[in-house]
Amino acid sequence: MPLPAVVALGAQHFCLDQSDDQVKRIAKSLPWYGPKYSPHDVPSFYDVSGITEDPAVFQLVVDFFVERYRSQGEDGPTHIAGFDARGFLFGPPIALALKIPFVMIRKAGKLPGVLVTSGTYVTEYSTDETVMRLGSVRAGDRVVLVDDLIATGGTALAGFDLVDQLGARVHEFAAMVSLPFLDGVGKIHAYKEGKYKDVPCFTMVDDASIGPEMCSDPPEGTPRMVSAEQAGTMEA
Ligand code: HSX
Repeated sequence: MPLPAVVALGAQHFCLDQSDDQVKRIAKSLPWYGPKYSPHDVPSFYDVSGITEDPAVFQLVVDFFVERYRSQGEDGPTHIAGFDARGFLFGPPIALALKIPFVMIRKAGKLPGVLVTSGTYVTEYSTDETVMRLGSVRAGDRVVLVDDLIATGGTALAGFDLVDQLGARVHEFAAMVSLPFLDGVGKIHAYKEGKYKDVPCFTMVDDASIGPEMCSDPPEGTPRMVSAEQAGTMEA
């Protein structure tokens, strides 16, 4: 089956054609949870394990990115870098299929070796710091940054700056889900007087395509945490 078409949402901002049946299938594989049933106080917490737990959808997502970057030939990326932690789900299968290295952008305090730090930055719900190992990418490398979701763009920009500090350049930023009302891509392109304005950002589905019907909160009163013993008596 042909892969879904790419649509331009603005200058250097691309997504999949949201009316394509395969894209609808990806969107409808993504449950979301309200604040009571999510780890953070956000209106909708999108759970990409809906993609990873459906092999056909997971394969479709990976195939799309592999084909996108493979078709770029010698101008394609030299490295895929994933954000801790859910970027680690999508980056490795794409990198392996392309036979290029996968690099970790980790939360501070986890990586060995000499590290370059992003400094602290603000995301949709937290303040973070990420690091990359010195030498993991080098001058002349073209790095695709991969994450599960872009909200405010704070995490993505930390990755842009890390790659830049290491002398490489970002080839593209890629996320499975975007929250357009937070304008993360706009913030990347406006950052530091447009330093990264020419870098493409690819967001696969937007939250409007996922829709309210994908809310997966359980019935009112269901506890958030149950013991293994209780779980045996409950329906998932
Ligand atoms: C979420 O926050 C995702 O996994 C991303 O890593 C990040 C996106 O938020 P933001 O930095 O764009 O606001 O945990």
